[in-house]
Formats: sequence, C-alpha cells, structure tokens
Amino acid sequence: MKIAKAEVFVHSPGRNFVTLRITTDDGLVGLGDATVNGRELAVAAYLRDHLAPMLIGRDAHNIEDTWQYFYRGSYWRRGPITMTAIAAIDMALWDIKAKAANMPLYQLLGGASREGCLAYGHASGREFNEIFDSIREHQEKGYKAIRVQTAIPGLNSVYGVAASANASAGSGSGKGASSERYDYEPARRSTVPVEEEWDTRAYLNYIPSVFEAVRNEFGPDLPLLHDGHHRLTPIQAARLGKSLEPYDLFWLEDLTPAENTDAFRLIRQHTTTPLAVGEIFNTIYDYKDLFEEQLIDYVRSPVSHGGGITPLKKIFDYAAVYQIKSGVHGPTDVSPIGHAASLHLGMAIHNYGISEYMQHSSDTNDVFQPEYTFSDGLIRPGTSPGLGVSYDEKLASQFEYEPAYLPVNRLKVDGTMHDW
Ligand code: KDG
Ligand code: MG
Repeated sequence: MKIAKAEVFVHSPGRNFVTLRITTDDGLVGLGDATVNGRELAVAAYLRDHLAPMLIGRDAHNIEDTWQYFYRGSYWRRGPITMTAIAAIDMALWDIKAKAANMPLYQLLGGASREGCLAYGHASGREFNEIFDSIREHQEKGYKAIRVQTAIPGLNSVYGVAASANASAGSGSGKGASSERYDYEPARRSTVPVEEEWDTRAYLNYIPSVFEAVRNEFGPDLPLLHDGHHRLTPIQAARLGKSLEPYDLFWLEDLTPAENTDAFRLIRQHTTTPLAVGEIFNTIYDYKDLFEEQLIDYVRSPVSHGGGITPLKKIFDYAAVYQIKSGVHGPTDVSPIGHAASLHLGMAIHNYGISEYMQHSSDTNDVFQPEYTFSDGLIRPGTSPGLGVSYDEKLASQFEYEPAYLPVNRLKVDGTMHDW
C-alpha cells in the first residue's frame, strides 16, 4: 500500500487549522492535525515543501520507520514545528492502517481499557457568582471535572477568563462573529497580538479565596483543576501549591515556564498538590528527568504536539513505570482530528488520567464531522474504522485563513515583558 498523495489544507472554520490528508494508491485516506496556534503557516510550509514530496511512494503501513525517517532524517530534531508536522503524518498513517484493518484505531492500539475517557471543561468568571454559574453550566453539560480560572481584582484581562459574561466556549459560528469566537480561545484575529497585563502578587493573594469559595459552594467531591500558565517563579509556584492544599485540587498545571524542568524539584519539596506539565513539550527527553525523579503527576502532551501516536504511546508507557498518568491538552486549537487521535490512544493505555475537552464551534464540527461523543463526563469514540473524523474540503475552503495570535503579557507595574 503506497502513499500516492499528501495534501495540506489551511482553513479557518471557527478558527485556523492545518490539516494533512494522505491518500494511498488503493484509495484509503488518512487525516492528520498539524495545527500550531499562531504559527500555522510555518507547519504548513514545512509539510508541503519538505515532507510531503518524501512521502510519495513510501509504504503507508511502515509507521515506525516513517516516524524515524522524519525524526532522524531531518538532522534538526525536536521543536514544535518539526514535531507537529511529523505528528500529522503519524496520525494520518494510523488512520489509514486502522481503516485497512476495518477497526476503530483504539482496537489496533490494544483495545479498550475503559468505557470512555474522563474529560474536564473550563469554568471561569469575573467574580464568585459568575464562577459558580459557569461551573453549574458545565455540570449541566455533563462535565464531572472542572478547571477554574478567575479574573484578578485590578487586572483588566487574565488568561482563561471570558472577555464578556455572555460568551461561552465554542459557541461562535459563522462569519462576522470573530471577537466572540475567540473569547475563550484565546487567540484573536489580528496581525498583532493583544497585550495583557500581569501582577503575580495580586494573583497569589487572591487565588486561595476563589478555591475556598468554590469548595464551600460545591462541596469536597468535585474534581477541580487550575492552570497557572507558566507565570510563576519556582518559589512562588511552591507557595501556590501549598496555599491550595486545603482545597484538594485534582492538579495545578504549568505553574512555571516549562523549559526549566529543574523548577519541579523545588516545587515538589513544598507541596502535595498534584502537578501537570507538557502542553508545550514535544519529545520524551522533555519528560525523562521529571519521570525518573517522580516530580510530576500528569503528562499534558496531545498527540498533535507530542510527535504523534507512535512516540506518545512510548511516553505514556514510560510514565506508567512511575505511576504518572495522562492528562492531555485539548483546547480548540487542537482540531477534531487531533482530539480523536488523543482519544483513541487514551482509550487504549492503562495509565489514562483525564483529558481537557474544550468543545469546538459548529463550523469546526461541520467541516470535520467528528464521531466522538461527550456525555456523563466521558468522551467516547465512534465505531467507524480509523480515527472517526472526516474533512469536508469544499466546506472548509469557504473559511479562509486569517492571521490570529495568542496574547502577550507585560507586568502591570512597569511594562516588562512576562510569560503569557
Ligand atoms: O495554543 C495555546 C493554548 O491552547 C493554551 O494557551 C491553552 O493552556 C492552555 C490550556 O490548558 O488549554
Ligand atoms: Mg494549559
């Protein structure tokens, strides 16, 4: 079964996505998600100009060899652009192999280890009552675990909080709704990023009161998560973990800039709050020391940014040795193809933990027609062979790519650039 065609599409149904479609000489089609938020065109060019021509004529069945060919063969290893491009190829080839085997992909990866994959949603608000309402809305949609992000008194805009009270995640659809569409995303359609402001002291002083209020309102059982989005120093992160211990968080995510993994040694000495990291990691080498020293509890890499199903399965298996679980990144900038790939892998591995599941807009779903469903807190794959996602090229072409960027962050006190 030879690869006959490899096409790359960049369109914006609800938001920008990069999609790889591989077709074999016997007519099987595989899809891969190659989206890197705000750098979409770089991955598209990498795939189109460099990797796609090398794919033609290769045996579509040889997934491990193809992965090694592109990882070892480029000389320039790792990095989000390279690894996302390789991930898209890997996903598409697994999709093809599962279609050739006439099975949903998780069957090829070892079969189902569970009924469905536990997911968490995003609640947020500007004050306590708004946060409570948002949590209730998510519970009504079926979520059994909830991430809580909050506005900080004195700061105009903060990561993870909707710009308007009426905005809801993934609610946007159709042209002309762009500002609403991006309220939670949080990339905005513009050629220049929006600037936000930050004050760590205000954040650290305020956040425990939010979790105290949420626990008082919802009781001890609801799993609660929080994303620090890389803004703290190691000692500040240690303080946050310790101050939130009474509220029994499911995890604290990305407290410090992720590239300094040594920070986890210090954080871990001070707190028993579980820690999650990895949404900007892309190889097993980013995780190796964290696993071996048992410094984290959850692995955040999604299939699309973790190099594909092939290497991520190895990362999860390595994590399992240390009782570390998966906790995959699932924002809307991972396309339904990427969500489906992470879901099939999550169904099969033993050390599944939880997945983020930010629901896509109706425009996105119309283009990709994902088969997975969400109810009772679990995402479940469908029964079709492969990933269970398709790509309506004609419909997608009605939504042209528009530049959109994540915000940048400056310290409120003096305008110094800070981590966003
Ligand atoms: O593209 C970056 C976003 O997906 C990221 O900022 C969202 O941190 C994020 C999360 O946990 O969903
Ligand atoms: Mg995050």
